[in-house]
Amino acid sequence: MAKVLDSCKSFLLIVHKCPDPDAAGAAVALASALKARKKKVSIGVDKNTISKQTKLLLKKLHHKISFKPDYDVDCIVVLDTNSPMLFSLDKVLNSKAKKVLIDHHHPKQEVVECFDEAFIDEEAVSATQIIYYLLSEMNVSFTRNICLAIAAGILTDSANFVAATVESFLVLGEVLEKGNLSFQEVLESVSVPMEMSEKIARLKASQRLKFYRNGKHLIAVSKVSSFEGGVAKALLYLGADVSFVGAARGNDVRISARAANTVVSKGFHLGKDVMPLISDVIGGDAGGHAGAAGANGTKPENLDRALRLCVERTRELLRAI
Ligand SMILES: [Mn+2]
Repeated sequence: MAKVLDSCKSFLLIVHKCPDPDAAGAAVALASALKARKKKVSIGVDKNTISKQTKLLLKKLHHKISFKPDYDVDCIVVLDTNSPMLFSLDKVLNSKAKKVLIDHHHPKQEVVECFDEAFIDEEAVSATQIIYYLLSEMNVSFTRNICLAIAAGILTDSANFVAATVESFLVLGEVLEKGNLSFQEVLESVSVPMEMSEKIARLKASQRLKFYRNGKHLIAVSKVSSFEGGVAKALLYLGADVSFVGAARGNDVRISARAANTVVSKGFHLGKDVMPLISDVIGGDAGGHAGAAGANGTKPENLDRALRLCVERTRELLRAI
């Protein structure tokens, strides 16, 4: 991988739609390392949507994300996603650039095959953890900025260490030390007060909540117009073992799903065993991790059917554990 990157002069680092601190952190860490090697680098996303949390991190890292990415470069690196619903696979394919994928989600073979090089580690808690391994291989000097970017991705993608692994703790320790960073500074780089609209979405979702008991487990389902990821997570805090939250807006439909460690530790996997079943139903794409997954599509009229399928499939899987 290091050799491929060294052979190119100009880079476009593509992050997924609504980039989270992990995607932004991975892009900034890699961009900083490439710039130190005198490469021309820009970070791009195809839609103008960046959360307050990601904006705060980018400000702390002194980096910007372009909404009009220039695909005319030597090398395109897609970071933290392999879902064609979350980045323009067409634009990547139409470019003459070398194509590299760096991701920690369950790989979709047909997408992975579109890339010249893929660095996929499903065991990595965050994309920034993979970037850490890559930069170590490249003998990069770990500046404070690079270290903060990597740490912020590990913190947020591990859901504040709930899903952390020994390896992610080790990488975190390394970057805190190398970057001369306090953990407090990492926390501050991604801590924003919850927006009023998200608070309302969470409370409304609770009002509309339906739940199903399946022996020892509870499955919660609700619908909102946005913030489905935060809402799905909040439903676990309320007591659900697995949650599905649908959001239909205009021609778009999204479903966000979360599963508690109690079921994930027994082999329950949302990204592999549940979400892919509904890609066709919602006219899009689905995938993710064992405990956090999602689906995006263009058939909002099928949202209820998709949610029902998610519940049915989850019930089957939970019965076996
Ligand atoms: Mn990630």
